[in-house]
Amino acid sequence: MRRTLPARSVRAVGALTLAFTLTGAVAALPAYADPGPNLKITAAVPEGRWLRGDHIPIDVTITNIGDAKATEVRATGSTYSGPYYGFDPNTWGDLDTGASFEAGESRTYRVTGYIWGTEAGNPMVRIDVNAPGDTDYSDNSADVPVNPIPPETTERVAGQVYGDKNRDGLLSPGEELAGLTAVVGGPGLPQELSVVTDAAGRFSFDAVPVGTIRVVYFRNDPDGWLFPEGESVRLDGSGTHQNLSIQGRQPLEKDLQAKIEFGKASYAPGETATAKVTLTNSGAYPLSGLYVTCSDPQGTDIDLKIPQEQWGAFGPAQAGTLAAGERLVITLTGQVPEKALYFGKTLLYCNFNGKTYLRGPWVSAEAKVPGKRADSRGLAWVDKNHNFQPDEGEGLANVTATLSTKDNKLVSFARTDAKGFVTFPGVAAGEYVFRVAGPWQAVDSPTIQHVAPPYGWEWRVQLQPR
Ligand SMILES: [Ca+2]
Ligand SMILES: [Ca+2]
Ligand SMILES: [Ca+2]
Repeated sequence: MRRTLPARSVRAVGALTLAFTLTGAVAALPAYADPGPNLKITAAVPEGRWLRGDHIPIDVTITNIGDAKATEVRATGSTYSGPYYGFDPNTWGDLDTGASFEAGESRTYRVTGYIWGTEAGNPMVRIDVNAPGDTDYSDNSADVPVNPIPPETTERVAGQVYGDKNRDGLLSPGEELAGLTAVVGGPGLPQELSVVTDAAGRFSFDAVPVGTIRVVYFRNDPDGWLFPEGESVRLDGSGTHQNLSIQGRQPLEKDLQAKIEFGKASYAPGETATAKVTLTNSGAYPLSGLYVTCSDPQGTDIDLKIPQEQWGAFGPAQAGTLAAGERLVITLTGQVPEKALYFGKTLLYCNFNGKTYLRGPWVSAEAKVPGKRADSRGLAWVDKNHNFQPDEGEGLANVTATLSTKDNKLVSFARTDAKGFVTFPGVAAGEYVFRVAGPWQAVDSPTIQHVAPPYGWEWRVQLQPR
């Protein structure tokens, strides 16, 4: 029987010979190779219906079939042919920085990449692994065909659309939406496709091109149904979107009326204020799962802080209910923040919503917190160079300016200086309407918020010729 050295050992001996020659060492060569690492790579795209717009994974298995530990193991990949497949950033993990594999150790990495190239055909990706001293480099490369679903593939998309009039979350008799234009759109579609729903609210598209994002939406809907999910689907040619059930909902604000009233027109800081919230279900069906969220819209922290328990079922339990036609009054109490004095007001700003509803009403109410006076200083300016900000020379100089209450009572008047700044002395904190004499009007709102120090700021009002 003939005994031969395994091929890799022969090559290993060759490598050692070369190494010894280069270093000038003179030593007896061993009959067999010294121990050495030997990495072997296999790689493939995992099973799946990958689309051209996906970040398509490649499973890379690296095994050290040698008899010594491999260190500084690094792997890289590149497109060998076809459209460019670019690896995602940081996808290589420790194969980028240098990994170690014990003799006999095998690990699989899932790396990902994206087909950036737009030409037809599929990429062939070559992946290489390297470590110093690998005794056989013939098994350190793998070619991986990346074959997504052909982009010209199409599939049928169909379903039924209804308007959930009775808000029970289900398609009830008579809720089918007939005569809507159902549309499919999405990135890469040459044009939108549209069909009209039949008497049962059904629609069907026979051949929609595959894509990661295909959105079904509706036009010609006189009743203003909201289709919240937009029904975005991924079409990979498997035909699994032929029975879509799309629910339209009416905005909650259509049926739920909310009102907030403070008990008094004005309060002192620290005083306990009361507010009355009136909720009315003006719709024809019961409402459930209702809750309220109050917030501090400008982050000024002058809103009345209402302990959650005062909302009862409308609090975090999200269990408020209102029968059709029912009116409910909730009385709230909260302490007026000290800071409210500097703004001249406190407020409540609340949103009423339901767990399964959309677009509930936003309601606000304010009460005065009077007593603080301070100089109110601001800038009247004209955007001569149209860059949306006040620049040198854009102040409206030497004109008479006024502050009035919102119901048009004159509060103070003063003259702008050479740079367009104006100071109204000792004005009560609060909101005012700012005007200048002459043919000028505010570009946006003429209302300014006068806030006392240390919380105040210099306001600005942009003007334009009337
Ligand atoms: Ca190898
Ligand atoms: Ca229903
Ligand atoms: Ca400007």
